[in-house]
Amino acid sequence: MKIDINQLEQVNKNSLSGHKERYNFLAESLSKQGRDVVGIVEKISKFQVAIPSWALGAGGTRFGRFGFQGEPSNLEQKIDDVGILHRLTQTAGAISLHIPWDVPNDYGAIKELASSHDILFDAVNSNTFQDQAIAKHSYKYGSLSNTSKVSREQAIAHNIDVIKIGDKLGSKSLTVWLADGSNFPGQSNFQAALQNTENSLKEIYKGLPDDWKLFIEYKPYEPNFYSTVIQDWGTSFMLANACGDKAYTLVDLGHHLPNTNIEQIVSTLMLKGKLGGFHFNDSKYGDDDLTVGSVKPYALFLIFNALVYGMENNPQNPYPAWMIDASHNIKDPLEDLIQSLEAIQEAYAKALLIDQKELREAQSNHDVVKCQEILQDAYRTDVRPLLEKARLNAGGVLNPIAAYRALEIRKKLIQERGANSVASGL
Ligand code: RM4
Ligand code: MN
Ligand code: MN
Repeated sequence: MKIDINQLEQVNKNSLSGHKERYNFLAESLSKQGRDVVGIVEKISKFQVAIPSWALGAGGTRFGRFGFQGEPSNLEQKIDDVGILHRLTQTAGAISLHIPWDVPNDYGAIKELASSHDILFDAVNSNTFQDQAIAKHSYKYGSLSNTSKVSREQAIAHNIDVIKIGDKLGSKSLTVWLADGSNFPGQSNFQAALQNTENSLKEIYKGLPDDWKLFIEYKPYEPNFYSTVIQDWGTSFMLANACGDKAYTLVDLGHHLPNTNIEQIVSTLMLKGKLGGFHFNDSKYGDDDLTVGSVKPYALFLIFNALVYGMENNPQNPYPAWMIDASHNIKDPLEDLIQSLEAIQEAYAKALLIDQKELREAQSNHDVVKCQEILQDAYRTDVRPLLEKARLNAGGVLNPIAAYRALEIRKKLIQERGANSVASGL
């Protein structure tokens, strides 16, 4: 399904005068404060976030799954969905594939389809947390950390295969997230599990093309509830260093114990040039699934402050690979992703408003109150007109959710795909 450009223009037309008023008012007051509004809008326009192929259908919990009508049932349809998101928001210019959930059949056709939507292939993700139908050996007791050599070898070989698949599509990075760990005290020898993981990752690293990066993701718990082999950023950082220059840590917002200071983790990693990838989501308790910015938008803003600082001051750190990593149980996944994209841009825009020089000065003068004022002043600014302008400049729509509804996109997808289509993935 492709969106008709005339329809989009019509939708924008109706809200254009309101937007102009809001934007001019904000741009004028920000300019008076010395902000480079045009530069900020340009940065917002350029910020692209990959959509994971597993986030386009309805997710489930261990208690059940409620399907969503018109779900994409193959890779082509998933790419079409990302195309819709990108068309409206101009922010979702990449897709991140999970293998083997989304192995292309015809590489040429898939690449063509993606480029017709202006979409790139970002990091490819391996999956050694589920046993595949054809698998000879089980990951029940771990993959890269398994005490069984054959299981480890199978997991290493799978990761190398994923690199090959990604290579054919133009991806430049592999994300490894392991479910490996243990459920009960005494079940696992921590040292052996870590050592096996390090050795296995080094084998995968050997198969990495020169211009590729390896992202090592961490998570404190789930699916294992007693221990996880790569439980925190420190473990990931250590493993990345053990592998080499092309290996990096990946931060997933939902993979922290409550109240962890994620902005400080981001700062440390960027200072050391090791923040490679970033997964966005939000959580209230211990999940990693909720819409970005839906629960803790201020925390997201503080994290973006650290990211913006790092992007401006740490040339030793590569530009991070951004991705949304959430799962939608009850919302229309596309609407949910639009909300996430908006929240990401909003936090980014607010962070860009911070006068870093002024903040450094207040910090050196130990003016604690001023420091807080600077942050909160930026946070309290309603930056939505800047996002509208950024989308408009890039050829998107002023209000993506409103446009999605006005164009009745879900209804059309249901007509096209049926009510009972099911997406592969979580
Ligand atoms: C994990 C992790 C990975 C993602 C899987 C589906 O919790 O966040 O990034 O690939 O979920
Ligand atoms: Mn993740
Ligand atoms: Mn996760």
